[in-house]
Amino acid sequence: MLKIAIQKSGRLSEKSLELLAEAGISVANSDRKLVAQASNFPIALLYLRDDDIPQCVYDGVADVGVVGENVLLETGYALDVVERLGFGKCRMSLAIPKSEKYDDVAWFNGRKIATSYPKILQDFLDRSGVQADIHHISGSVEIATGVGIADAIFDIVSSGSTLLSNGLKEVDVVLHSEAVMVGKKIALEQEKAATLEKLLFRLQAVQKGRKNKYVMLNAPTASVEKITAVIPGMKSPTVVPLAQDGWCSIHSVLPEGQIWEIIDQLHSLGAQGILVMPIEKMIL
Ligand code: PRT
Ligand code: ZN
Repeated sequence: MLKIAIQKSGRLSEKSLELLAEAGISVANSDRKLVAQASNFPIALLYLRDDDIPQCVYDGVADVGVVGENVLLETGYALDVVERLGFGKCRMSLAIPKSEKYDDVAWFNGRKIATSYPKILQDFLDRSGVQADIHHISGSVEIATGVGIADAIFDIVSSGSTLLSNGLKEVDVVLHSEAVMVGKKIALEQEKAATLEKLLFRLQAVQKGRKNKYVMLNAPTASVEKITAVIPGMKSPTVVPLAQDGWCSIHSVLPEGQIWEIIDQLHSLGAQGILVMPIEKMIL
């Protein structure tokens, strides 16, 4: 039985469970006790605080864990990132009061910076040749400059609205983070390694599905060549003749991030009845 540590409650918990559910894994545990077993896959979930997950995996209490890269780096455990999970995206940035003039990172020399991530910050300061005083606080970092306990902060930023509402501006992005599955690959016994491989195969299929859309459209047969040239497709697009003479239907898979750009081109090439549909799983 492969033991997977996930966050008990917080920003990553629902998304972790959602991903497992989309991978066809049912875990019935509405009250999230410490451990829950899947009914149709040889895994057990351990619900923990995110800060405890790297150590639990390192110590072998869990075989793998789902955690933000920021937490992994801060705790400093030597674990492998076995899969990037595409959710919980954020960045870790330095921010200073809006009114301050800022040219470069040398601004931080001799300043006091409040953070809950002293290790990541110290590594960055060392790399940048900056000497600053790190003030470690465990929460409400964003108010530290307002109440006068620091000159600057180093914290997680997502939309940026927390910084804005505290009169701060983001001046340096130190790290981009997302949820990752971590583990010690070589330490896994054969049966668990096989389960992990099967799980990763499913997670990758779900993630590829999320990143792509299935597109169907009708096009004049005369334009097929030009149209197929703008749609990449998995191998090449499927082209099927329609009952109406001179028309055909084209089906393909397009990357989510380029959908609108490609649709504009298809439209101008005479495509009609364009349908864009979600893909649940995608196995290449
Ligand atoms: O209880 P436990 O210790 O398990 O949870 P936690 O409170 O320590 O962590 P939690 O649930 O808040 O976050 C878990 C993980 O989510 C983090 O470690 C990040 O990897 C990721 N994540 C993604 C974020 C955010 N986005 C985020 N926006 N974590 C925190 N924030 C905070 C940020 O600190 C800021 O204060 O949200 C606030 C709002 O951000 P803006 O920029 O959108 O205003
Ligand atoms: Zn935490």
